[in-house]
Amino acid sequence: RRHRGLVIFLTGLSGSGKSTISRGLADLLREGGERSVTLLDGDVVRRELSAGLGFSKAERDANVRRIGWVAAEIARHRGVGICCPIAPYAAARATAREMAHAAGAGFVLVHVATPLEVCEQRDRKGLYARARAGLITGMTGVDDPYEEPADADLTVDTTDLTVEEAVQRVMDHLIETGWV
Ligand code: GGZ
Repeated sequence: RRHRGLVIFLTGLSGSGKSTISRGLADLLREGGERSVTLLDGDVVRRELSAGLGFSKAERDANVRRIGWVAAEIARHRGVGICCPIAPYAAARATAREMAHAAGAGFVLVHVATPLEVCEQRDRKGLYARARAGLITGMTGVDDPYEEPADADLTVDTTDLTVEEAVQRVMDHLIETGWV
């Protein structure tokens, strides 16, 4: 396992902490230095890889499929691909897992299960407030679905965790399962 590529896929609501954990995890894995680590940052993906895509089911599925494919290619060449889309649909997440396995790589699904109320309290971008006010529609968790993963390899709720603690939970899992 230590010598195989790996996709680490974090899924969860907007504001759940996926991006923050992903950045911390990428830093920590780079310190180890065994594999090259590529972070598919959500904002960058939406600007570059998925430019022009919106938030309909078809567009979210296309976005998640692109991310999953790129992450699998990274892992095919023995790198670590970290991605953190909301990925609200189970089937699209399953496809990402299949693509990683088809590339001979591992796949770890981390459900960042911070409850909606907590994400909504944080509301860094004011999106939840705008969705509640009816100014935007199709906001995940408000008026758009999030299918809870039944196949998560690890679940992390950041309500009462620091960023460091949340990152360490993921690291501990990777160590326990022999990936790191
Ligand atoms: C959910 C939305 C929406 C809607 C814009 N629903 O907290 P953020 O701002 O930075 O992260 C969210 C991001 C979600 O993009 P993803 O590519 O991760 O979504 S998916 O996997 O479903 O394709 C949020 C912002 O985009 N955003 N509109 N309607 N989040």
